Amino acid sequence: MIQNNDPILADMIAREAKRQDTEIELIASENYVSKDVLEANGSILTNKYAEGYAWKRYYWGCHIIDEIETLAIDRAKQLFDAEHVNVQPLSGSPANMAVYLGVLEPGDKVLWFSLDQGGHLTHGHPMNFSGILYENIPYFLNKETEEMDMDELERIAMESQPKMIIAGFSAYSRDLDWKRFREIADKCGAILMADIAHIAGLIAAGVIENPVPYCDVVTTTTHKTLRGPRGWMIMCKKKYAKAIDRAVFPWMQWGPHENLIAAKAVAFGEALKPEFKEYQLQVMKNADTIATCLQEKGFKIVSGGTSNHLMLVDTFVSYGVTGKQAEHALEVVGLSANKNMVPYDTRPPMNPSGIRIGTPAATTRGMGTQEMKEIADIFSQAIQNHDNEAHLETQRQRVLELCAKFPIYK
Ligand code: DSN
Repeated sequence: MIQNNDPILADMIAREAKRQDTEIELIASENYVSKDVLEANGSILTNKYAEGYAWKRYYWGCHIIDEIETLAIDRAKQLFDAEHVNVQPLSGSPANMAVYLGVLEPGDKVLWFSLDQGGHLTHGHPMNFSGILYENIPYFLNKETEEMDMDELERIAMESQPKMIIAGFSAYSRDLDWKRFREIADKCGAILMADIAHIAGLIAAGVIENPVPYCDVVTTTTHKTLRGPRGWMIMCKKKYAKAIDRAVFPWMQWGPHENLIAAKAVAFGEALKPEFKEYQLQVMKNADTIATCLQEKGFKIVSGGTSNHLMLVDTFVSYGVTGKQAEHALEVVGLSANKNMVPYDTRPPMNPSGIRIGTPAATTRGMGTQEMKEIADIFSQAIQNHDNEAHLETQRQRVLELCAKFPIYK
């Protein structure tokens, strides 16, 4: 239809589809949804206004929408063992903002994992509401191990007495000690919030520990390892349900996007199946394979490896190639990855020392450990020959051959 009625846009979508199909996606936060998720996302549900919550809407004609939203909530509760779920948040910053507005007062103290160490901007950075409206106190990694320093976190928490502690990241490759986070929060009387955007799929599949029982509130994207449509959800203990729901609607958002919520329900249904666990185990195995291969090729991996779906590679300390140079070389060969600061980076954020790599998307294509070894070799060749055009072109051909063997939508 678009092809006939809007060939200009159709051409753009076709070119993007080709780009996705002919590059290997290593951006740790990206993935490919199933055709069922795509179908629900593009469905007629987008036509309906449904302000409010299931069975308590503002508009008429929402009874089927109510069933759909309830299905998404029930599946999410089952996946994460959550007491209360809100599936309406559209994206991360508003979802996290709804939590802050719901459970804090402006000016309250929040303990967050510093952005330059792997934390996320929406937890306390001055560029975002979280850093503008609240007093933020960062915590850091242990400089030697490059892992979370829980004793230091406890010291900072006891000294600063925050109203809330946030556990969450966008560039950290190790497990978090949820029990210890809970103990520290209890000791200083803080609310404990986790942002599990990156690891939600691993948690849903049961391959890493579930923080939901330990936390007061948990937010997550639905589109990263969870492999659903672009969107968020909030889970919380029953005692916070009213405050969180009110903060999402009517404070933050009005008409929920019910096509997205239906697509979330589809993705949660997929995540409840046994094959989802197989997928997540392979995601982790693939990440570990790349990390091990890169270490063998002389690359420094932050914290010495990975326990999840991502890793940080210090290209600058390894081969004197900055994150920006590395990102560009990888783009030329068709490996899509992002430059990233490494812990205690001495380089600036726009040209840092490292590259972040993740395996969720490549694993969805069906790539396994053999392909990861090949990808690690292409990565290594690209970085070490980042200014050699002919060499990069040879690596580009290797990527194209791999992509042809693993089409995204068969
Ligand atoms: N853009 C996401 C990521 O790449 O981790 C976080 O916002």
